[in-house]
Amino acid sequence: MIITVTLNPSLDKVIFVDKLNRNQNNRSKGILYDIGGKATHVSVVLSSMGIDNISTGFLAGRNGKHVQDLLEKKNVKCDYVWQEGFETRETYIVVPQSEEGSYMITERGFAVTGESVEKLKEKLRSLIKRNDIVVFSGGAPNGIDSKIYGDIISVVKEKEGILIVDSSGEFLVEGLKAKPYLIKPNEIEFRDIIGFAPSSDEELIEEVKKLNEDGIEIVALSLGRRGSIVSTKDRTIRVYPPDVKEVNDTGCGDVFLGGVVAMIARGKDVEDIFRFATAISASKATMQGTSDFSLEQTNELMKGVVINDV
Ligand code: TA6
Repeated sequence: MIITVTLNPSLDKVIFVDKLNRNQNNRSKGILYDIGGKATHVSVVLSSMGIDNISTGFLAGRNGKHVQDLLEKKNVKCDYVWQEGFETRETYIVVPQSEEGSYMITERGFAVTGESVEKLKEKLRSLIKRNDIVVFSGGAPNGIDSKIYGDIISVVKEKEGILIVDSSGEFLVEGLKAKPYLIKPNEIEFRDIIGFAPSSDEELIEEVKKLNEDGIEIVALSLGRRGSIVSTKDRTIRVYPPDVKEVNDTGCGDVFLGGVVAMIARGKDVEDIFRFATAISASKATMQGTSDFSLEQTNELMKGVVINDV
């Protein structure tokens, strides 16, 4: 079983405009709601491939119900801790159709109580069996500082689960203390943990390899549109994505992680894992939603992924 933990899920509101002009009424050309919060996207990928998983974390209110409905429509099994009297946050993603990229504005989300944290830890204790993969991905809500984050993660170790962490700042630093099996920082998050900005791919590769020496089995450094650098103790590869026409880049990193987890669950080697993950992430970029992708298109896009040993 794979358990994905989204501590701060979001109801994503994607707003399409022609252009985004300051001091003007930018009339939307279309709006859609989608799943947000990061580890939720991992569950969407796993469920689309028939890989057994449970999506958990904290939800609240009408937005929380909407997120759960969207997840269940994508065949994701949900087992959340609900906090009465609060409201799951919204994220606003503005996509100007006249240019690449998007603008994302995330609400902070409700303050999770100590009681809810204890309920989640109990839930994880009952769900996790030895060697289950447990994915923590996304930001932490109010009410959860790095110490509490570390406490929650420690349950995975207690139950001898396989920990995957995709977070940032102090939470990623805390996650590293638990020696996760895999981390997937982007360049900004990576600079936070090494404390400086490497000036070349060569320097990035050198720093990534140090994390393998520190006991992280797989380090997948996401370089966005430039692809990724992936390192294990036996091999380091530079992965280049296929060219696609970008519609909405939001959620690409999360679907990428979903592809990684799916291929790990299927016992694939590092090259197959990241060829698939890169392709499914590229497929997501061609879609309007933040958790949409096509497995058929992914199989085609895999042919365009370039992987070099470094
Ligand atoms: O990475 C995309 C995304 O998951 C969006 O769907 C939106 O929900 C946002 O990121 C949430 O990010 P945060 O770091 O606040 O959890």
